Amino acid sequence: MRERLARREFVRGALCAGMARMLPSFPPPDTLRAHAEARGLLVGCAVVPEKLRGEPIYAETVAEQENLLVAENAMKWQALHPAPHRYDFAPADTILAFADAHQQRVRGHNLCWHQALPDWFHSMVTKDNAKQVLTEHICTVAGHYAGRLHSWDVVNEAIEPKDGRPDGLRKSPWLMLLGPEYIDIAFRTARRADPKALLTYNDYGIELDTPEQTEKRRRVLDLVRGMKKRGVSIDAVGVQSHLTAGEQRPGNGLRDFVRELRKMDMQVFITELDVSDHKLQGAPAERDKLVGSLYGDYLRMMLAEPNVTAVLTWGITDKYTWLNHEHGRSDGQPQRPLPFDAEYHPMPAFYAMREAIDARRTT
Ligand code: 9MR
Repeated sequence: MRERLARREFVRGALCAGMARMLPSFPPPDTLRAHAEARGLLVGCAVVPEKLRGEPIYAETVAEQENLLVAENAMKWQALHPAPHRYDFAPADTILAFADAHQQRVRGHNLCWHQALPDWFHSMVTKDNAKQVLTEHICTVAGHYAGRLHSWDVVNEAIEPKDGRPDGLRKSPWLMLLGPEYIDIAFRTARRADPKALLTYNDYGIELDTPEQTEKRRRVLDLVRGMKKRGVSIDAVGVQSHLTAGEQRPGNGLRDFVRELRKMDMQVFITELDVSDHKLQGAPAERDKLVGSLYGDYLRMMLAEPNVTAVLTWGITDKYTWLNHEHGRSDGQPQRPLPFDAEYHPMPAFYAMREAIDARRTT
């Protein structure tokens, strides 16, 4: 035990100094990262730059466990583009610096979304200048990180059949300003600004076999097919995977969707995995088991598909999950949706992830 603690102190010192690559055995063999690297997989999580800088155990866990990072909020419009002619890259750049020091890749999230738009957006952007505002933002931001990112979520959550349009597109500000063409504009601009990043369409609510989610998957496939036909380059679909324990589980519909994408040469990334326990009763340990079993079943199914090449959870520790703010439990107890609990102990979800990664075929 003392040895383990001494090693942790050593690792922590080295990680703070950004010397991970000089450690004798890094990543430690029992981590998600080591298991994923043995199978050529990317495993990661959403991160918060202030925590990487200010909370050593957070930084240490992220460095040891992950080889792919994504900014939970720091690369959204609101964060990067606080005034029409001002960009603030400093917090997001912290993530890149951390990743470089620990030999990790970074995903960009996101270049075009209906949420997290800065206040000035609504008063300044009109049908006349929207195309220029969108392309300038994408050129500046994707240009700033060009050549350094694994992938970009170019367009996020553009489909919403419930909005009732015949094309299934969400009535987002971008659609209202530019019409459906905004999606092609965003992807074409991103490709010009960063020819290396894998360009991704990212969405939620496409995991289950319910009629609504089946319809949404069909719309995603139509979107990708249409883009390919128009010569707009797109490399991947992000399946967000905000799942809920105690309700219907993802099944054949999603598996067939991933296979359909493979036929179109598309990769699939699990981009925002977490499992809400708000529908579960009982003691935390019982709930954790059910959450872990959903992690295991889901990842075993998805990682059996060779074009699923990356898995990211939406956060690493229950201490900082968005679910407590937006989908709190009715009994007031904190949610436990992530691989590490609020004290950074590995959860059943952690072991389920590791086993599912191990089950991935390497050929
Ligand atoms: O977790 C994020 C939360 O902190 C933000 O307040 C919110 C709005 O920007 O976005 C959350 O992340 C979302 C992600 O960007 C897109 N998919 C759904 C995620 C959870 O709402």
